[in-house]
Amino acid sequence: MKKILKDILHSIHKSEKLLAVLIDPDKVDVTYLPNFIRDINKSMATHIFVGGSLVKKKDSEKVVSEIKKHTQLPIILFPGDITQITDEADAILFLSLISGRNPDYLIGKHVQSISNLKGTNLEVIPTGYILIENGNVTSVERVTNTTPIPRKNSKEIVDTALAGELLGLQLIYLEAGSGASQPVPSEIIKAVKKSIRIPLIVGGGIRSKEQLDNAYNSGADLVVIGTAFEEDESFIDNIKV
Ligand code: 1GP
Repeated sequence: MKKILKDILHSIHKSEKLLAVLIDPDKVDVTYLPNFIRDINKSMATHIFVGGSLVKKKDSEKVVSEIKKHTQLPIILFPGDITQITDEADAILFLSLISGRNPDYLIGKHVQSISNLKGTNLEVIPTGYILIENGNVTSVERVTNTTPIPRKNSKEIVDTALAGELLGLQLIYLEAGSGASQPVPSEIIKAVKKSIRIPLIVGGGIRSKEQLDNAYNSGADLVVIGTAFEEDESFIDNIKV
């Protein structure tokens, strides 16, 4: 096992909570990155995720190498498409959209990505990605042409996570969608956490320290926040250590 997943498992074993700041190369101003990353270094963030729905390879590479100049935190690709793969990062979430039934996002893109992944030093982390309905249509839904699982279908969400674990995936990511009006409900996080043994990531629509703590208290091992930083520069102050 390579280092990043091993470190995540180790932190969970020590009951440490993990936080990833999501940076979308399509939305971030590169000149603003050095200051932002310095603030992240002073916060409780443990990882930086880079990705978005509409990013070009060059932008992904440029942003990751700029981030790398200013931090020791692990940089993990959270790619919306295979064109975002860059060896500048430390690892990649190899996402299977297991809530959907689009073969491209279950295996097709993975096959295509092999030529881009070959020869890189990226740690590849197989991740079950489960999109949960939040009241609005999200860009993941549009781009992947899949339907999220309704939030009231708790059993289907839990069974999907468990099936992902049994297929050998190493992480489960419960996603409400970027900028979601409501984060993944506590009851869903609790039910999934109780059923799986692999680490649980939760993201989408978390905009306050209270919602962050709520996700942790419900069982999230790693929380991902992106939009809150894009909308409010001072949000980082809420998570300073
Ligand atoms: C999106 O889960 C991430 O894929 C983060 O969501 O941008 O709403 O924080 P937000």
